[in-house]
Amino acid sequence: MEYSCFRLMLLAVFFFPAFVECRTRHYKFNVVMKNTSRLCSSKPIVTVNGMFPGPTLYAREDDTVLEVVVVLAEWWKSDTEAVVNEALKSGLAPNVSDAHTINGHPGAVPACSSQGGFTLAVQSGKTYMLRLINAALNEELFFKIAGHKLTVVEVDATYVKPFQTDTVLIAPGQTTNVLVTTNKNTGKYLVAASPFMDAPIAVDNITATATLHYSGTLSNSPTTLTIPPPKNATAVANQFANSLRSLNSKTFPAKVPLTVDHSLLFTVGLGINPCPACKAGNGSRVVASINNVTFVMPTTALLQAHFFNISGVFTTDFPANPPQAFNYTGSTPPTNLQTTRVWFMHCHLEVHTTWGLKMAFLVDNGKGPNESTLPPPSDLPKC
Ligand SMILES: *[C@@H]1O[C@H](CO)[C@@H](O)[C@H](O)[C@H]1NC(C)=O
Ligand SMILES: *[C@@H]1O[C@H](CO)[C@@H](O)[C@H](O)[C@H]1NC(C)=O
Ligand SMILES: *[C@@H]1O[C@H](CO)[C@@H](O)[C@H](O)[C@H]1NC(C)=O
Ligand SMILES: *[C@@H]1O[C@H](CO)[C@@H](O)[C@H](O)[C@H]1NC(C)=O
Ligand SMILES: *[C@@H]1O[C@H](CO)[C@@H](O)[C@H](O)[C@H]1NC(C)=O
Ligand SMILES: *[C@@H]1O[C@H](CO)[C@@H](O)[C@H](O)[C@H]1NC(C)=O
Ligand SMILES: *[C@@H]1O[C@H](CO)[C@@H](O)[C@H](O)[C@H]1NC(C)=O
Ligand SMILES: *[C@@H]1O[C@H](CO)[C@@H](O)[C@H](O)[C@H]1NC(C)=O
Ligand SMILES: *[C@@H]1O[C@H](CO)[C@@H](O)[C@H](O)[C@H]1NC(C)=O
Ligand SMILES: [Cu+2]
Repeated sequence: MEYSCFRLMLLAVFFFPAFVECRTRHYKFNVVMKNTSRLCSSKPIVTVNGMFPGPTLYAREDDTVLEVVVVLAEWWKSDTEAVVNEALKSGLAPNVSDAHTINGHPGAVPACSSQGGFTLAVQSGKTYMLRLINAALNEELFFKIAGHKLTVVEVDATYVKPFQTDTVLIAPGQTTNVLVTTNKNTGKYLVAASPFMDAPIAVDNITATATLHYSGTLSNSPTTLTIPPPKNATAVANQFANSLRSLNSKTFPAKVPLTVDHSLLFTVGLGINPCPACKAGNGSRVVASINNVTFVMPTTALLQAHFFNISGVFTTDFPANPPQAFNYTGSTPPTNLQTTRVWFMHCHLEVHTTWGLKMAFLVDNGKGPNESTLPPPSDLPKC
């Protein structure tokens, strides 16, 4: 991956005290490769100060700390580059991951029951905001906490009409903020992240677990368990998705564009291309396309090519419609792009982007400096 080009990085992290005085805290983070053990097996990975997950930042009195961050992800025992390279060579889908993780820890899994999981320490009678981030590459994940309701308040930087649920569904690259009220006196409660997949394709079906630990609870006391939804729980996924409504309050009105400037219709397709070298794929390679165009990874960054007017990197004649008309019953959602950038559209980051299922939206400069791309910084590192 791209990590290798920066070995050492210095970051300053700011906490904003609630009142009056503004204090800046400085931290030094060394980004280094280190052999790390998971699933009873070890491999070198990128770490911060030699730790994975990275060091804990302790807040002090007067610091305003907003949220507990819960990062869901996937873990491969093998070198992930080897997994992708093997797939590119074979023409087949890459191996699915070996486990999911909650803040870097899978918790006990069938193949390796000895390892511990992440512990979220809480006090009784409080309301916590959990910022869930799905940093997995391929899997949409269900997230549950035994014995606790989750109140969803925000999805992907947009406030939603708050609603209660047992189970959150979160896709790769998504963020979701939920409120949890610690309404038990004491105890340990299982936190579970498990995949949602209702098509008959390979999926990492291992549930990651963590523990919600009330203060004052003995560490050897039993954990209240929860059963994650089965991976084909389409009804649970739909129930969650159908509960999402914009907040649409006076302060945060739902301003939906009412006119459509450009009608775009994108169809996603999977296909097979000849690949004489692909032995495992019997001379074929799985490919994917959007409107029958497959994305070929450029060696020059798209935003760079746009900003410096470098030709030959991309063209702007992407078809606004698929080549073949089908009988679509739904209508196209309006597209309203406001910020100058290159936006990367994708679904499953690892499986399908190597097949060319991705797309970049280049948004031109709008009016004035607020709607224009800034030039790259003079010290932009060249990888
Ligand atoms: C990780 O361990 C392997 C085998 O023990 C060793 O060859 C390698 O140098 C280690 N890598 C790092 C970054 O420590
Ligand atoms: C992918 O999975 C297969 C079957 O389990 C295994 O033989 C192969 O070594 C795996 N590849 C990598 C790169 O881990
Ligand atoms: C997970 O998938 C593996 C391989 O497809 C299968 O053998 C196993 O039964 C599945 N486990 C569960 C809990 O679904
Ligand atoms: C989910 O999968 C199980 C086991 O394969 C099956 O028995 C069940 O009918 C499926 N449920 C749905 C809703 O498809
Ligand atoms: C390749 O062909 C062999 C023999 O016909 C078959 O067993 C195997 O499943 C095929 N593999 C794929 C990926 O189609
Ligand atoms: C951008 O490049 C194209 C082709 O190289 C050239 O025709 C055009 O004049 C350039 N535009 C600007 C604004 O430099
Ligand atoms: C899709 O693109 C391929 C390659 O350019 C072309 O051969 C094929 O005819 C196209 N399909 C349609 C439906 O236009
Ligand atoms: C599309 O399909 C619907 C439902 O099957 C049908 O009623 C309609 O006539 C079709 N439209 C066209 C243009 O074929
Ligand atoms: C740019 O944005 C800032 C902050 O939103 C605003 O105060 C300012 O008026 C904007 N300037 C222009 C030229 O639109
Ligand atoms: Cu996908």
